[in-house]
Amino acid sequence: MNVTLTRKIAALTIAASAAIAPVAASTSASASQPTAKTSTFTAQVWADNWFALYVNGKKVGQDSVPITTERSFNSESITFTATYPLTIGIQGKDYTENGSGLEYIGTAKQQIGDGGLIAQIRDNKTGKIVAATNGSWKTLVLNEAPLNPTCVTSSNPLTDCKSSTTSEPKNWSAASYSTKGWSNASVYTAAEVGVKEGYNDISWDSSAKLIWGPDLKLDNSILFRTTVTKK
Ligand SMILES: [Ca+2]
Ligand SMILES: [Ca+2]
Repeated sequence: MNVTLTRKIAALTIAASAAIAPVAASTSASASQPTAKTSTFTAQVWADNWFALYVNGKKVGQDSVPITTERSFNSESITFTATYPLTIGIQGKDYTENGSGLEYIGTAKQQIGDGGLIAQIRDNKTGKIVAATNGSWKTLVLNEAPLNPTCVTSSNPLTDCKSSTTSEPKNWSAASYSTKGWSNASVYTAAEVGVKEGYNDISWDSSAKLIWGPDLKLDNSILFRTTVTKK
């Protein structure tokens, strides 16, 4: 055998073993890990005024009454399937008539409206609550308006009220996204939020709290996140 052919055979042997190695590794990994089991859940949510619910990076439901509705107070029940661990994401929005952050503009009721959100999620197999909104949920405020609340009396709020808006982070509801830098949710009483229609249609577990950003009135668009491991 000449030298060139010997080198070629050696190179082919290395290439072949390199190609086989990863396949062997992935086969043994999938054999030792059984396929994760899908479970069915029911989420009950009440929001002043609107919400969308995400689980493991996918939207599984949203408030059926559009955010463009001035008085929108209703609860929703959403059933979905997912695999533990659950990364739960909720976007909450308070109604504002425009970028000023005000509502009932030009009427005697012109005001800065407030928000609020409560949710509980049951594992349908056990009937147990596996997630409920509380002060440990992580929060990112996307829209704050007005930044100068004295503009509430303005006859031209769109010009006089200042606001701050951040776009939502890419893949914020996916498990791979880190909420480092987000704040803890603020917890409010039913009286502080002024709970309305729909809230009393649900039997809330004592662990479920009304949450929002640090300011019930000025925070108008907020992302919430929590993670649930199987108990
Ligand atoms: Ca509101
Ligand atoms: Ca508001």
